Amino acid sequence: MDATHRPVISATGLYTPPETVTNAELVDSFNEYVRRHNAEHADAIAAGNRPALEPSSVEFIEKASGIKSRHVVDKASVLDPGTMCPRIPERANDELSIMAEVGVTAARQALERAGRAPGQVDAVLCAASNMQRAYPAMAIEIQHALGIDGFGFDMNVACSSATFGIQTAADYIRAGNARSVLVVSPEITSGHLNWRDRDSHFIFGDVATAVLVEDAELAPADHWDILGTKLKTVFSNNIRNNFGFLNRAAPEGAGQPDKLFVQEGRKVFKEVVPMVAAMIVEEADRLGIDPRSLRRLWLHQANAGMNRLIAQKVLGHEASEDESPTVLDTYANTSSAGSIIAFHQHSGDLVAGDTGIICSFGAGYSAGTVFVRKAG
Ligand code: CO8
Repeated sequence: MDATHRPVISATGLYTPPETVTNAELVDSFNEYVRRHNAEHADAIAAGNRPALEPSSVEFIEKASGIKSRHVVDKASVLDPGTMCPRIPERANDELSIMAEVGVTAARQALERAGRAPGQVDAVLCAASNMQRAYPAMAIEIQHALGIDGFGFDMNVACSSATFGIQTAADYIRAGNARSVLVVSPEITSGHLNWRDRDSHFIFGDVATAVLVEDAELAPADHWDILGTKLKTVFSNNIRNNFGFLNRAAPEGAGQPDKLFVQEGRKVFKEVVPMVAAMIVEEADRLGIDPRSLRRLWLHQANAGMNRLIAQKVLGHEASEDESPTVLDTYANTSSAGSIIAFHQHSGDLVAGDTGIICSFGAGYSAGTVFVRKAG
């Protein structure tokens, strides 16, 4: 690494939609949908020509995932048993899109916290699981709204979009191609969650995060040194979403469940936990860090059980909430934003010299680690 271009995290920002949906509200809506569906198809179900849908349960959701509630951009529509999908009216081309809008709010907070004027930023990466449209890029829209002179582009690595974005930004800084880069992750996951699927209807929530990655020379004193970043992808069909621009070329598949989020959750759990734990330990070793000495793990927020196991393998003991903080209980899985929310909300108490790790994992499979140390 060129010693004159050392990437650091200067600040983060968070936008949380005001509306929340509790498990009880979600299950009431889902079970009403099931009741209506089974009543409508009662004859076929009685004749054995169609299986009855099974109800969901608050107890199952909390025990299997650790999720208690989630934020969404449109509560009324996702809970309406006749709709079960957010309703976000189209906007005119001269209005901010919703992804850009929530992203700009998070980005402004990161800029304010760093004391950075938009004119000093060189690039915007919009790193998220789903993009609202093909072009112009959401990143360019955010860049335009903030008044940033430079470049921007969208990137999608599902749940690992933000960590892949941080490494990309860090590489621009190491190479001297930029001094200040915003990595913005607007995750409107409610738009691609199948709210009628019992196995996954409780999993996701909406949010937006922003991370300002900068050259240490430009950064405020109160920053986080990036000690090292590592990315990994391994093909898996266990988390899929077949939505795409060629769907209209195959009209027979229109509206099918595979055009939304689908997963084999148990297989994901079993395969991803050892992969991620090994990746963290190997990368710590490469950086000369004892993983058991990590002050805090800001892990991807998909499942409380996964995080418990990963943290235990890394630290060598059952992690406390202080060592591995949870935000999925109130945010659910917010895809790439999860580990960044955890870092944003649970890093202010750490002191100079404390070392931690931001870690993502999810569809692809994809995983990313960012080792950071509090400067000062
Ligand atoms: N209510 C009651 N019972 C239920 C429900 C429900 N809602 N759902 C399932 N059950 C039942 C099942 O029928 C099953 O019953 P039986 O034993 O009789 O067959 C039983 O409960 C157990 O089911 P599972 O084995 O499926 O349950 P698990 O204990 O494995 O828990 C989880 C399911 C919570 C899904 C868990 O496996 C998990 O969290 N896995 C990891 C998931 C994960 O990390 N995924 C990452 C994907 S996210 C990502 O990459 C982002 C992509 C972008 C997304 C953005 C768009 C939305």
